[in-house]
Amino acid sequence: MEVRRLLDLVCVGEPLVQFNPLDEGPMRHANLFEKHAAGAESNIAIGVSRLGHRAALITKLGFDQLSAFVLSTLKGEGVETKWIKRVEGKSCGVFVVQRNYPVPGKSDLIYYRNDSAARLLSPADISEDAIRQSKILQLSGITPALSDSCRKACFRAIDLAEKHGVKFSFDPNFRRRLWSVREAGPVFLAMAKRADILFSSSEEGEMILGKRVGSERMLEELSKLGPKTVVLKLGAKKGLLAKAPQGKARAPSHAVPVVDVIGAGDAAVAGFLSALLSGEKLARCLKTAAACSALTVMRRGDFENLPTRDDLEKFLLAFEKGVAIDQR
Ligand code: KDG
Repeated sequence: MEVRRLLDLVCVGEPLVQFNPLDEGPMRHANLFEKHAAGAESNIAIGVSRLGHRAALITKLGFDQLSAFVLSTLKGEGVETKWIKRVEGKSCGVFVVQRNYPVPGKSDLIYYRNDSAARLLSPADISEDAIRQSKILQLSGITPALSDSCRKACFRAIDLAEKHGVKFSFDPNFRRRLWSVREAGPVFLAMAKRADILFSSSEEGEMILGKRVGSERMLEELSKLGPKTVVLKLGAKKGLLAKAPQGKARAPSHAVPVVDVIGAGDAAVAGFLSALLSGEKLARCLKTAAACSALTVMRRGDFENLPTRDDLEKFLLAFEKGVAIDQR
């Protein structure tokens, strides 16, 4: 019997508030900050929703002002929030961005999230109903780093996805400030083995495989672990490379003026998954992913530049016709 899926994507993870300074350089010298709703899974849910699909986020928030801000942003972007639980006395986690310093082109994330409501997420918070209704479950490797109960919640979500025939999509999103390579590697491997769709950078691929290999070989070895679709995010120079049952594809990154690279990976995941949900071929999924990433890095904030379908078409057309200026 065909299962009726009311949702396209369900994400589990911690939304955060990002404070992004107007100035670049050491954070202690920044005086003016912009406030943005952020967090990897929240970014992905919003990105998929903007592209016309039904997305939900499972998480925990407090009753503080920042939690209210995140919640209203998610609602305003059309993300289903009914599975978000509120916790008295806890708040929304925060991070501050230190852009382009000390390494140009790299942003540093400074976290204030130890006491967040989302850190209390546990298996009991993973609604079976939400997962059963969805086509894809999206997890990042950030959530299992947050607490023991968060890690268990992730594996509960994977168990439920498997039980209900929901595809599991995994992006390790390694965050050095949360845990070490040695701690994260085995968890990433356990999650990658159960994934249907795996996103990975070269570094994360090495952590999963436990060895350094070239990108073509990495693609092969990661897919041998289990995921039918593997997408390698190889950065601004090399772009995206993917393998799926239908074959392989590659997409270059777009040459755009870069303001802040944070959120580029989530944008790629959102773009790829929404094209996949629309039944597009692998090459078009990668193209959409690359376009979403390019748009995101052009401003501060992780999700604000994520495109609607209309914006996406305009962007792709401009690059295809060579109208857009090459910024490299
Ligand atoms: O991918 C962007 C995210 O990393 C950012 O929004 C913060 O979710 C975040 C995290 O935990 O690092």
